[in-house]
Amino acid sequence: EAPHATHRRREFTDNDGHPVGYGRMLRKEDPRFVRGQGKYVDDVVLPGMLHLAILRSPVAHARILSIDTSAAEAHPKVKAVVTGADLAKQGLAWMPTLSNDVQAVLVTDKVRFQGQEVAFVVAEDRYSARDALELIDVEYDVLPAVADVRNALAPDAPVIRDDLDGKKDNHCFDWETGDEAATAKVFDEAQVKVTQDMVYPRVHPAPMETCGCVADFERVAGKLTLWCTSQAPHAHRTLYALVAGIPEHKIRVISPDIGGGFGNKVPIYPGYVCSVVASIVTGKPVKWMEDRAENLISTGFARDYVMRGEIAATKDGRIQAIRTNVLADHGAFNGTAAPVKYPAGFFGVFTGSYDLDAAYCKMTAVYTNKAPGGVAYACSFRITEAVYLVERLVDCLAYELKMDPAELRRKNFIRPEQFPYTTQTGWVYDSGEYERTLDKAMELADYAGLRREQAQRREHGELMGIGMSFFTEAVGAGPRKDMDILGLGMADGCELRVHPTGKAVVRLSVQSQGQGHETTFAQIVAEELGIPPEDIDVVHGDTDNTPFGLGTYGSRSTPVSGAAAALVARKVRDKARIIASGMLECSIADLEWEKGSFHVTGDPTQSVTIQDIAMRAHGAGDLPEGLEAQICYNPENLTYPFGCYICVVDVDPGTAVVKVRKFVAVDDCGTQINPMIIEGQVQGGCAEGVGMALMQMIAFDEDGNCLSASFMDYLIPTALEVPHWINGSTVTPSPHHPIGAKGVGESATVGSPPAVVNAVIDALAPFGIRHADMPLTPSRVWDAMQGHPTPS
Ligand code: MCN
Ligand code: CUN
Repeated sequence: EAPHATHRRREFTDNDGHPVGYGRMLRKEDPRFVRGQGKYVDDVVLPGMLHLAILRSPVAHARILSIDTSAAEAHPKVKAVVTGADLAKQGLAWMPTLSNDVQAVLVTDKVRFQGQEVAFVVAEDRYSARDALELIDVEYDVLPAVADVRNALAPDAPVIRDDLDGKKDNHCFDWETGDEAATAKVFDEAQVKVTQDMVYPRVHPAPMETCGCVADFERVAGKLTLWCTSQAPHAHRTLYALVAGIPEHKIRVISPDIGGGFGNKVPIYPGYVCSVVASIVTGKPVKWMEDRAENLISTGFARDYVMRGEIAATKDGRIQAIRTNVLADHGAFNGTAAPVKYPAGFFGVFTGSYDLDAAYCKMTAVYTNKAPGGVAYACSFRITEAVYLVERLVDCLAYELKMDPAELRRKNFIRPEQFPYTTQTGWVYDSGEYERTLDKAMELADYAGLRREQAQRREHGELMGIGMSFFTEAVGAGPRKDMDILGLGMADGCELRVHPTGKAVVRLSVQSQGQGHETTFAQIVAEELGIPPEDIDVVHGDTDNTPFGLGTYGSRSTPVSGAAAALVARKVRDKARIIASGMLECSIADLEWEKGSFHVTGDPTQSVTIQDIAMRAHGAGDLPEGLEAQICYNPENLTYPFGCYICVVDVDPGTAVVKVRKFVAVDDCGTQINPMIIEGQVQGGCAEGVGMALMQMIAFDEDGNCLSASFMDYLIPTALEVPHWINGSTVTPSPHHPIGAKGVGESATVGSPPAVVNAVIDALAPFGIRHADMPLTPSRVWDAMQGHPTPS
């Protein structure tokens, strides 16, 4: 026995008795959440804190003729009233968006969407601030609004962005990908061609916690501390430094517990900037929290793509090409959150999981009088739209060919030996075994049995539908050579420190909003070092205490920061090996690692645990440093998770109500860190998918009034609308990720909507219907059954 081997390595097991680190470990953060002990932004209360409320435009498009703030200023509890004109004097009336556009912090010239920020009030309490908003008198000269994206480029359409130099129309950008000529050739010669128009309506992430912040500018220190609902605290800090001119080291962004983000908390909203200004002006901490209506009408929307899809195939069902034309509604300001080189996000993966000869997409993006934002709601940067397009098109083709949709997919999959596979639009899929996943889903669902049951039910006039989708996602942005947000390369830092007693702290640049990072990142380090996950503290969401990195969205935490955590742990292990060789008086080459300890090759009794090594690393003597390391991980490629979803619905022939009866989700996200968390992510995303497919839409009337400003109108699925989920998985590791893991956080919102829609359309087959647009509410399904196309 080595002299230092004072305590033997414990065997740590998860709840099912599997060895750590990976496995179904209960979430470390949940004891505080289930006890109501989470600390959210709205829980932050500082001495002397004031409250900010925002006056929003009641109309979608209007010139501001005058603003009278005198009555509000006279309110006894009001400390400040600020308008766009006030901000303009400081050069702060406009801010950059994440897509190199500009957005008004407060309106100076004209209002461009309903709910836009017009002025703000700072008062002693939230009620007074809101009351004082009523005292501000604004004279609007209302202009005609562009509420339907299809009218945005009409010659007589009012020009929304006349703030931009020489802007004479509502055109935002054009984008294309793939080979137009090669695709046209395949289409010209194809035996079968199917064209389908479809709309992916505007939806909203609607997290339980709305957006908000507490800004505290300490005048003497010149330091700004911002508690903020941010999915990307480091990126936000840099942007504040660039916009507000406050030195970056004098800004501390803290994202405490976050009550759901789903992409809603990626952009910087005017409310945050107003709060910072308010704190600077008043010299006091200032809190701003949106209410639900403000959140739904003014913050980051998702989707809003009007798509025409075309698919070319042989008569026996070999898919040859896909072509698509997209009209993208970007709202009044282009606030899309995506790497800057990708104005349409990663929509380029619309070729799906299929081996095609050619593909082409042409997109036109336009401005409308609607809220800005774009790319949110668990979207994997527009892969939601891409997967919906291709998975609906494949079903339309199956309908025309009278083929089983599952077999049509199987026939066209990229085969395992083709990986790494470069798609016709240039994406390099890292790994995949699609057929295995398809088989597993069909087996779990008893697909053959379902088809038999359906045939029987149809004989009795019952409308049962079976829908499948098979998706491939691209998640884990960078690499930084191709991907940046406003010049910030998409890589992630990570720091790991092992304390003398063998406990550890790992510091991340990503930020959990409910995904369980405090658990899974501890598990990653545990797996590499053999320290139990409960002994590893995960620190995130505080720019003063964590390394720089680009934050959590696009399911990038596992692909990028997860890799960083594994590699930083390996770096620590390499240091531990050097120390162990001294302790065991042998050469480094003679040491073998077994999770949690080193032993001399051939003699397991000569061993030291990582805890022994930690104590030694901090002990007396001439060791150069403690047991810690830091790295920055720049991914080599994205990771490409995939999955097969099967949905079974029953449509009531009398009421057209759709009931989701069964839902099978088989996901492949490579190596699984915590299968329980993965299932939770998938189940949550599937519920969101049911919501989008059947219930949700941010709708507008022709004047641009938002018709979905409350949960009475924007429907969130409850336990009543969703089935008992059946989860399965396959494991195809990513070859370039240090632990083979791929992201999964957005897989189900991406994959589930087409499965649900395909199921509903399949149920309506007796009516000869090939497509109807989401959300498939009873009235839309009823219209479809009467042969009326859906209004969208
Ligand atoms: N995981 C795992 N094994 C894998 C992959 C992931 O155990 N092979 C675990 C991860 O360790 C992490 C979780 O699953 O705990 C999600 O990981 P990942 O796929 O890397 O996604 P992110 O952590 O980057 O989360 C972002 C993603 C996005 S972009 C949206 S939008 C979304 C989502 O996560 N928002 C969410 N899931 C959400 N879940 C909750 N509860 N709340 C949100 O706001
Ligand atoms: Cu697109 S929603 Mo998630 O990337 O934060």
